[in-house]
Amino acid sequence: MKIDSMILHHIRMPLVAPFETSFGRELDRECILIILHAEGLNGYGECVADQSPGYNYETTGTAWHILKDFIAPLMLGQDVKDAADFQNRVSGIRGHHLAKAGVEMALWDLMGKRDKKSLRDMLGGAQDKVEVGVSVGLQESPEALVRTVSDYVKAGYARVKLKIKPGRDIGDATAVRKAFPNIRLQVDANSAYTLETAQALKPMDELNLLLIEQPLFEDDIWDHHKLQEQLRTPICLDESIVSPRHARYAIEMKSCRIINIKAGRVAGLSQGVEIHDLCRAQNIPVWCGGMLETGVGRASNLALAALPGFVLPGDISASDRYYKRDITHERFSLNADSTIDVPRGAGLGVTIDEEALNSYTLARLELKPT
Ligand code: OSB
Ligand code: MG
Repeated sequence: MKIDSMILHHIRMPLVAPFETSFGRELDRECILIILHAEGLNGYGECVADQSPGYNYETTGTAWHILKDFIAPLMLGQDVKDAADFQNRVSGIRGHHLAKAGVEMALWDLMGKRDKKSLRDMLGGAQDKVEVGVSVGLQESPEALVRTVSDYVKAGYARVKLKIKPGRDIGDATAVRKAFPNIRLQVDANSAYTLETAQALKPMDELNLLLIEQPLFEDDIWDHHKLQEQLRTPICLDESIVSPRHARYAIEMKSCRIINIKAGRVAGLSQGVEIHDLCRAQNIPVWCGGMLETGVGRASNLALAALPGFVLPGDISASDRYYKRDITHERFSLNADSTIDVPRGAGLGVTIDEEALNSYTLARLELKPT
């Protein structure tokens, strides 16, 4: 499709509740909304880089720079045929996966609108709804955590993920497990441990957890192998899996038994599908991670999670768990069976609430062919 222009919106949205992880506490969430114009259509994509480099080295600032100065010039006025063509064009840009993935998402939205096909169908998904869970940030105390989890369980979430860090791990997880003996429970350390300090996680084996997510360094694969040998609970990698190649390394090295797929982290939906295919062929369960997305990124996550290898519940919660007012008119709600419906409209299947978008916009930039 011939790309006529790219518009960037740097946005900041207040979260309904602060979200605290081992890398920090957030009251607002930032991202960049990317709009591609082609053939009279608007394609929307969400770049999930945040204001600070706590989860990933990219930030809204670095992504803005890479989008404006390196990715846009490779697309503006040019016929970008599909995701593979896009990946080929940006292959000379090292890293910056979150920036690339936001543009690839917008391209899929454009192609779906042109072909009147949903993203789910284009990616090869079949399910009408996907199983989801909720990711619960660090709370003041184990008691406060149990209360927060209780609210989510009452709202219908059948799978809960707890954020942990050294000193706030076994105690928190044990309290929740005691209060909810049957819930599907998992924990996420966001790389807060070393191989030595992770010895403290051994009692997690007694809590019947689905998985322990990314305990060690964000770029580690080998020490996770050593730790997995010492744990019965499956290790799931998030941060460390930045490409299909890294997924293969982790599987070959037996560094994890489960993989969290985030299209952003792996440079695009096409790369997420590749990891899904690889894992499916090797019987490695995958699930869809989340980055506190707006309705745009949430629609994309739901479409990806509809692929058959996504056999564990995703970190894709209802819109009201994140934002009072979203930038999409569509809001996603939780069904009684802890699922969320996959959008079926063309492309992402969402429409933008321009008034909300403008109210959240910190900076806007329109890029045209020179
Ligand atoms: O590690 O999965 C993570 C949010 C921001 C950055 C990293 C992570 C998360 C979450 C929230 O856990 C998942 C969500 O509900 O979007
Ligand atoms: Mg994670």
